Amino acid sequence: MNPNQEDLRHRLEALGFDDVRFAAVPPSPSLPDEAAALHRWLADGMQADMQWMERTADKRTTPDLVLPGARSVIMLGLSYWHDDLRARPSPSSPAWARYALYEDYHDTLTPALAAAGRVLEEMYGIGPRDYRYYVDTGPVLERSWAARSGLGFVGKNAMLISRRHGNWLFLAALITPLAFTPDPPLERSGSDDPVPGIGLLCGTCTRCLDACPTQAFAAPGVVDARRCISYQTIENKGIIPRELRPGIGNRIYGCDICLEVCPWNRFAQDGRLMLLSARYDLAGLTLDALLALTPDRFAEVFRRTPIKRLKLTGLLRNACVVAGNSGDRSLLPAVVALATSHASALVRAHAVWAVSRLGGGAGLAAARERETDPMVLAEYELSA
Ligand code: B12
Ligand code: SF4
Ligand code: SF4
Repeated sequence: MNPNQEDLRHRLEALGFDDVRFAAVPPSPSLPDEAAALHRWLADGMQADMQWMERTADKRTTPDLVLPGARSVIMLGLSYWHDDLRARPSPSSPAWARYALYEDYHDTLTPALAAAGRVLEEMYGIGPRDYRYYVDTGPVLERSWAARSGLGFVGKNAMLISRRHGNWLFLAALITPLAFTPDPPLERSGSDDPVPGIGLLCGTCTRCLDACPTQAFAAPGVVDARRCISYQTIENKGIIPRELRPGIGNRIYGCDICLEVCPWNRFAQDGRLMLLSARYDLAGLTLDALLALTPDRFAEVFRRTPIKRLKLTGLLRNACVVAGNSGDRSLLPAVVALATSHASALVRAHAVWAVSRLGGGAGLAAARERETDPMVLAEYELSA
């Protein structure tokens, strides 16, 4: 045992990390089973257009390729549960991914990770170039390392689920050249599986698999990003496939459906670090207000949030899909205005769909005559 390991754990917890666990880096290939699973996922095209996943696949399972001489990965869990934060205050409100109701976690947590690095430097006499830290920002298969370290298990919903926090945990990784005694992975009593399997503590539950409205699970624990609302509303910068739009329902940005139904969330506790950057105002935004956003208002409301990266056109695209699913004809003037006069063809295309779903297609005859963009014209054709 590294003599200072427990001190280090306590000092990292004192920085606000809700759980701190150690995993040892085995000799290369470090995670052969997970690497095989990742390569199968990529070969099946489930990464959609996230080409960066392909480019960095080997690094994700082999810390030595990220930091030569890596001997341990310290996995940090950060709860973003907060009892008072409602991702959907009323059934008719647009629903946001819970993590989006905070300032961007990449920005919020990076200073805490930098402070964690300084603790390593101070305790072990290493320099700032001797370790790496990431929170969704680097080539690390975070859930696999977290499962290795016993931070939790990978559920059938593909999430790393903690016994102490449920699903609502961000994961961060510190890759170090230092040797620590690894924490044991979780075990199912009576099982001697060497690798903690997917759904280890799910039992016979299948709530998440059953609840996914777009059938995005190719298998338990395996998400096909092409069908996942999270991918479609955040990562995809282009057209959202028509067949998926109805399943998106009122999800305006990201999706937590397979997280929300998980019974392990009954253990969720308020996160300490994230609480400081909660944006209570966002969940109260009405669809009307979102459909009427101007560039200035967008910049003002979504400053410092992860939503700013989607840009106004992306958010309006999503708002049109939610409007089309709402059945609320009072939104027709707003979507007609977007369909007829918005500068972005992407927005016009989704607005045409929304108008047609709300039964107002006749109001677009003149706009259709003027339209020249092939993507929008295709929407008119298919919505007729
Ligand atoms: C790409 C990505 C996405 C994609 C693809 C999702 C996916 N399931 O892969 C999209 C855009 C769809 C997405 C959505 C979301 N994401 Co995301 N995403 C990532 C990212 C960048 C890479 C994930 C990845 O490598 N996927 C490839 C697949 C193959 O890997 P995997 O899902 O991790 O599965 C591995 C484990 O299951 C492991 N494994 C575990 N046990 C076992 C056992 C055996 C026997 C084997 C063989 C393998 C195995 O092997 C697999 C890899 O081979 C990570 C950050 C990171 N660097 O890891 C965040 C991350 C996974 N996302 C996160 C979050 C919060 C979300 C959303 C909830 C956001 C939202 N509300 O909209 C959704 C949840 C969707 C879901 N149910 O997974 C968090 C998850 C935190 C947690 N507690 O698990 C992460 C870790 C970011 C972070 N730092 O906090 N995401
Ligand atoms: S995040 Fe939503 S769409 Fe994606 S797998 Fe989970 S329930 Fe399905
Ligand atoms: S909802 Fe049920 S099956 Fe899905 S991850 Fe949670 S416990 Fe496992």
